Amino acid sequence: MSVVRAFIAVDLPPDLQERLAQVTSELREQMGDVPVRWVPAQNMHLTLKFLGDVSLNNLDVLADILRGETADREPMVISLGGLGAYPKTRRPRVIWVGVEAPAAMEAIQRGIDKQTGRVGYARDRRPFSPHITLGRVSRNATPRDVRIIGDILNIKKVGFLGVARVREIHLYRSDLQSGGAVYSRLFSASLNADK
Ligand code: 2AM
Repeated sequence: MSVVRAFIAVDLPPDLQERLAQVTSELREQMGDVPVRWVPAQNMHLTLKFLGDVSLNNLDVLADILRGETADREPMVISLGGLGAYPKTRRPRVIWVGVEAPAAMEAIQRGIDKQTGRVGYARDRRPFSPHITLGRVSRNATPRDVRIIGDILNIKKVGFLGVARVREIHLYRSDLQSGGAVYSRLFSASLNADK
């Protein structure tokens, strides 16, 4: 049975990706040679649901779920700004820029989580916390690396970066290649502009 690694996400417009890439390049310069896998601008997106391994036979079911969760909802606007880390700045694993999303986005995320849960994909254990991942700190980071990263995250100010109009939600496949992850769209569902 063929499987692909897949996730559901919202795209960002190129101008916002560029601004995020600018923040990343400042962080890289300020943090120096710390082991962080920085996300290239073209891979930056807002993840709604990570599915993991998906059987190709299940793609139709997932497309139906996406269609169902978007059909009755209108396009919306999300807003990007602020900098932080999960689980916390002093123990950074994921370095992120924050996302402010309307309640409707959370409702879509919850709906997708519930419906994909019904067909066997693991439910999200944590509440939805919308963010754009800029980088992932390697498990090999030393206490000194971690201190440097935490210090910079605590001092650096990232204000409002811009807004993105969300008209579609995409099912992506992720292929891990030697140069990093390559994402390709498998299916897109449009929010309902006539609502
Ligand atoms: P994140 O960057 O928003 O944290 C594609 O790989 C997306 O799926 C990533 O952007 C990441 O979301 C999410 N992801 C990857 N691996 C994951 C995992 N093991 N658990 C949860 N989410 C994961």
